[in-house]
Amino acid sequence: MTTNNDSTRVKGTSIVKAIIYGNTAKYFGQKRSEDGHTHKWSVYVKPYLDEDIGTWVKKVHFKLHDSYETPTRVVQKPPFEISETGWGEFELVIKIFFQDTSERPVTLYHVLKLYSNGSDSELNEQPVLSEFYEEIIFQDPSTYMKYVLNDSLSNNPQIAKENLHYEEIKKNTVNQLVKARKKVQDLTVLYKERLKKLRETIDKYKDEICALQSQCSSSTLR
Ligand code: SLL
Repeated sequence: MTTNNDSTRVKGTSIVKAIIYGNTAKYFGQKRSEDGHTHKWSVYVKPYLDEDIGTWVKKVHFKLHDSYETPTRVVQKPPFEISETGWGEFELVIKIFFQDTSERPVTLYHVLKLYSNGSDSELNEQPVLSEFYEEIIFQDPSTYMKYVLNDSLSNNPQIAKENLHYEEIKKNTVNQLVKARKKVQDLTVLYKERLKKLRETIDKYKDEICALQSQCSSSTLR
């Protein structure tokens, strides 16, 4: 049986875990008179795939702005999320601790986003979403960590429903890259062609100059 004590490193093994982290925010519609707060927001770390992240993540620390009472919030089990209210944007520090405590925690930085881009943003009634995709790579994990990393997944892991839109983003990004590469290739061909023509023109003028200076040898000008 695999136990917490099995800290032997599995050499040559690398396991990648995809996560999504970020925040949602919703404007109250007005400033709250008692504390000046304007938004309700949530910040979170969740798995990209449909898996039990608690199998391999032990806890998550969310460090808020110092204007909050007890700025360090510790979440011990999924969902690794905290909800708050406030009036301003700031950078959060998110620290992910793993079930194998010998595995170094991973720190992420996220700028809490309350306002959507564009003018009159404060009046914008649309909820704000600011999320990022990240991959955590476990290089040579311990036998225990390897076990829990694999244990969270079913045989046929699926992308979590709420993350399916990332496939669309991925598809669009790949399309854009393919288009950009094609454009660069086309422009390269075009400019090579232009360069060739310019060289030919230069050679033509050189030859004409040479012809005019009848005694000239081509080596003196080329
Ligand atoms: C800054 N962006 O850099 C600002 C900090 C802090 C926001 C924004 C606190 C709420 C509470 C709150 O919303 N802080 O008072 O509990 O200076």
